[in-house]
This record gives sequence, structure tokens and C-alpha cells, in this order.
Amino acid sequence: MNETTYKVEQYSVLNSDGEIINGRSIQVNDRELLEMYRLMKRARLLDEKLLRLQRQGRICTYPPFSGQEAAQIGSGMALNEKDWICPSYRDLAACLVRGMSIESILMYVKGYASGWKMPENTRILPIQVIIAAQLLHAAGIAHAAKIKGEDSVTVSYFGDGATSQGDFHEALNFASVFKSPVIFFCQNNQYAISIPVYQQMASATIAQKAIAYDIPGIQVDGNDVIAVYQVMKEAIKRAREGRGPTLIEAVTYRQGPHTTSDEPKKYRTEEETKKWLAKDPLLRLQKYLKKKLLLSDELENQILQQTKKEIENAIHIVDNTVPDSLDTVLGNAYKNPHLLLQEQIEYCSKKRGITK
Ligand SMILES: Cc1ncc(C[n+]2csc(CCOP(=O)(O)OP(=O)(O)O)c2C)c(N)n1
Ligand SMILES: [Mg+2]
Repeated sequence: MNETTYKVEQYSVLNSDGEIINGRSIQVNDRELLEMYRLMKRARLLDEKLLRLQRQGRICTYPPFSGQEAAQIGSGMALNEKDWICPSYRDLAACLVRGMSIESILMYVKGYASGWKMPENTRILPIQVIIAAQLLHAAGIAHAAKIKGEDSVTVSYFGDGATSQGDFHEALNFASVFKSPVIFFCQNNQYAISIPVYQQMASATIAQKAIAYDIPGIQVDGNDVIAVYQVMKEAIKRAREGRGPTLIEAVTYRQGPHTTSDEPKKYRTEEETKKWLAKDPLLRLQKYLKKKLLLSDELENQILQQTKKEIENAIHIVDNTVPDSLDTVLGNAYKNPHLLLQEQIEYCSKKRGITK
């Protein structure tokens, strides 16, 4: 028997210095390139602010996404308003680009029930914390869309760790059998909490897991927003033409902790993190835009100031919003709340200083 090693080539367009790699074409116009930068900057600033708010005790435990903006923004921008996304807890940048407002995100991270309700006219499923469950939801939505003759594509966002769950395999199997218009978008950020990807799986890449389901498996440089956008466009075209699902592995890095309750210095070296910081997705796009003379220092500063103001305004609004009543938060699970739930309601009411 031959030993088999599957070979998967990684697709990229820009190198870390923001230069176009030989022979690669760019199918994004100047307006879209600037929009990518604006959205990535917006996401980065929001993520950094949320981390500070958590340290001040103003929001709940928070899983930052810095480092993963190109993967989420590049993929989200390639969709249109009919398309669905099924995000995980680390995909707030994808939610932003698909229409969730900063205010809604703030409500969500503050634990307000209304933050879980996606704004009208967005096709975003509630944020999923159960690892890999949203792949099944995506396969189901895509299957339904096909039966109804709708032209929508569904994207499921998940991490490297999720590919070790049974749900991942069930969803890929179902979608490949029914040729459902779904894209399985994996952000391989190198870790599932503290477990590095090489300890978690024997396969050299996540993209190669598509072979078993006879669907395309594409590995892309997840810190290269243009490359991500272009492979997504291909996968979307395939889905809309009725040719079925695609698995995309966006290779990236979680620059921060798993969540605000984690200390990554315990399981990874500063050297490793430094190496990845040099491949920062925002820096790469910024270098390219500056070389192309699309982004001046003045415009960069203008974007920075405008975005900071927008975030501060949203914080002000949400800080002055009355939290949802405990009835909204705890009252919908059982017809008649059982004793334990009643105890919880009383405990929370006392803590909040309110009776209901
Ligand atoms: C079904 C299930 N098992 C375990 C957990 C606990 N858990 C939370 S995050 C996480 C790691 C997930 O890693 P990955 O899929 O790579 O996503 P990332 O956090 O890196 O974005 C685990 C095991 C969970 N939320 N759900
Ligand atoms: Mg991960």
C-alpha cells in the first residue's frame, strides 16, 4: 500500500509587502478595494474597543477576531442581500459586513436579549456558540432554498476545531448529496482554544477534507482580502449555477486570546505571534492601496476619526438603552418556569435591583 499525502496549493494574490504575486489578476475595482479597507478598519477598531470594554467590566466574556478581518470581510463582501450567513461567536466582522449594526453588536456583547435578534432585512442567523451546529443549519437553509427555487447562497462560518465535530461531516455529506447551494467557510486560525491544529487532526490541510465528499476544497491565504474575495466569487458562482457546495479553508491567525478568559502566552510563543503579526491583513491591504495611490495619509486619518466617532456614538446610545426585562431573557424557555429557574429570576432581579 502506498503512503498518501494529499497536496493542496494555497491561493494568494498579494504578498505580505502588499505586492501582486506574479501572474495573479485582480478582479476587484478601486471603489471595492477602498470599501474593503474601510470595512476592515471598522471591524478592527470595533474589536479593539470591545476588548477594552470587557476589561472595564462593561460587556460579557468576549472572543476577539483581530487578524481574521480579511477572511470575514472578503467573504462577506462577495455575497448579495439574498444570501444567508450562519456565523459563530468569532464572526462579528462578517455580521458587520452583512448588515448588523454596531449598536446591535454592542447589545449582543452586553448580553441584552435584543442583541440576539438580527435586524430586519438582514439574512444572518443568530450567532452560534455550539461548535459546528451552524454547518447543519446552513445545509438545511440551502436545501430549502433549492426546493423553493430561490437564487440564494448560504455561507456557514466556522473554525478549524469545528472540522473535528460530527456535524461538519454530516453537513458536507448532506450538501454534497443534494448539491445544495452552500459554502462551508472555515477560518483556520491555527487554534481551537489552546489546541494547535496539528495536534487536533492528522490531515495536513482542512481543504483536503472536501475530497471525501467529492466537492471542491480550496485553500486560500486568509490574510489576503483580495484572494478571499476572488475564491468566494468562484464558489458563489458554482452554487448559483446549481453545481453544489464548496469547502474553503482560509488560513489565518487569531492574534488575540481565544476569549477574554484565556491567556495564550501559556500555550504559544511570542515569536510565533510576531511572525503572524507581520502578515497582518490590514497592513497588507494598506500597503497595496498606498502603492496604488488609492489611500493617502489624509484619507486614512479621516477613516480612522470617522469610525472612532461612529463607535463612540453607538456606545453612548446602547449605554442609555434600558436592558430587556428578565421575562424576555428567561421567560420563554418553559411554559411554567420550574423552581430552579424561578430561583435564578429572583437572584438576577435582586442583583439588578429590579423586581421583574
Ligand atoms: C459542541 C461544543 N463542544 C465544545 C465547546 C467548547 N468550545 C468553545 S470554543 C471551542 C474551540 C473551537 O475552536 P475553532 O472551531 O477552531 O474556533 P475558534 O474559536 O478558533 O474560532 C470549544 C471546544 C462548544 N462550544 N461546543
Ligand atoms: Mg480555531
